[in-house]
Amino acid sequence: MSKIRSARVIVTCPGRNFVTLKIETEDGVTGLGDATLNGRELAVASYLTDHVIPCLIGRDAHRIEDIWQYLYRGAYWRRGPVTMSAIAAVDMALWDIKGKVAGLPLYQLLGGASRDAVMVYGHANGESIDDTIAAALEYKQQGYKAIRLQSGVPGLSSTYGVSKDKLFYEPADSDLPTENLWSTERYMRVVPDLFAAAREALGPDVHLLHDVHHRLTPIEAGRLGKDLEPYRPFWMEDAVVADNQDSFRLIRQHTTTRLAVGEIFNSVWDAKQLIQEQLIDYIRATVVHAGGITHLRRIASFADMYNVRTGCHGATDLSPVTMAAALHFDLSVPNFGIQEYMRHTDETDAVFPHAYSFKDGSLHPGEAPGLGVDIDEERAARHPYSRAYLPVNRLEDGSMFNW
Ligand code: GCO
Ligand code: MG
Repeated sequence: MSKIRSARVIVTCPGRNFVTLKIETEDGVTGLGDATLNGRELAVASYLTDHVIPCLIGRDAHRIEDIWQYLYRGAYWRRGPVTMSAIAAVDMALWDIKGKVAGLPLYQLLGGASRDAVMVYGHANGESIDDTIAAALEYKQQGYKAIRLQSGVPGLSSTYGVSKDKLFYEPADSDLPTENLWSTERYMRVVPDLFAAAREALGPDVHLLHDVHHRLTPIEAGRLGKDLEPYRPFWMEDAVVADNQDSFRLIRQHTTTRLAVGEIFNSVWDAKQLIQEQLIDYIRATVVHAGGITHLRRIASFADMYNVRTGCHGATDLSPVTMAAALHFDLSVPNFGIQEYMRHTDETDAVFPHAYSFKDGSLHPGEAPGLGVDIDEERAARHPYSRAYLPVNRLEDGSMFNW
């Protein structure tokens, strides 16, 4: 028994906003959890401070499953990104504490390492195909075995995934949403050319990935998947919005390109049909937005029964606390596929010193007890919250579309 003495939320903006939960036991052991929900950060901060923390004080920090059930079932209102990110933060912090008390890195508590390290993919992007290929060659040079390719689309002033700073892409770029423009026709012409050029330049061995970012209809996705087949992509991500899980059947009927989806999923219920009917190959749900390590393990076990592998979301809006938690999970889970890795800026890494490290295209969570991440609260306090939104997207005729 180790009672929770206190818990508090730390909001900081070292280049971008992060919401972190810090739990302390009466023995003085602390644990960290990430609760960052891009563009809606303060909603989760309030959910934790005003509604969750009062219920945590005095509970046994070691009863992780019971506390998860208490917060999930006990709230009556289930699921949703705000609730599930808040539960995730508590869950991560409690696993961190358990690891520290045991004196073991978290992956050891999850069954130990199933592999030597975790293959990650980096983001190559550019205004033109040539720029993107040049960026991809740099990643290859740095040892990456898997690279995501996103390129600007001629005629569109901005494109998802393409930023000015090639190493640190940050889509939440304004204190009110910026407006982007979208054309499916223009986009569908560029991507196969990009992949043809990339295979030519990078050779057959590098894994190539692409994120459609929910912008096609199922039949369009079927066509793009088919067009990409000759270049053997690792996956096509978020080809369509997954609100209607049936949509993926139509894509499957038209292409053998592997499909990944789920970075915005919050629970196993968002993916039940997709997994059970084997409509996807990779599930992108991640620790912070899908109820923590406790729930993500459940999703992965279910997925394993249907040959679906994991491919956790790892964009910069997921803090180093989530990255660490994801790496412990990835190292241990039998049906691991790949881990996204968008590097955080030095400013962010200074606020969140961490034990994980990159080598030969892979990350390893390190051997520090628990998650192996800390928060430098003095530094964090120097970077106050600054409102920032993701862009919105419109079609050329002005209609609202998916970003
Ligand atoms: C990815 C994602 C991100 C999201 C971002 C939104 O595959 O990395 O699509 O780039 O857009 O995480 O907050
Ligand atoms: Mg994505």
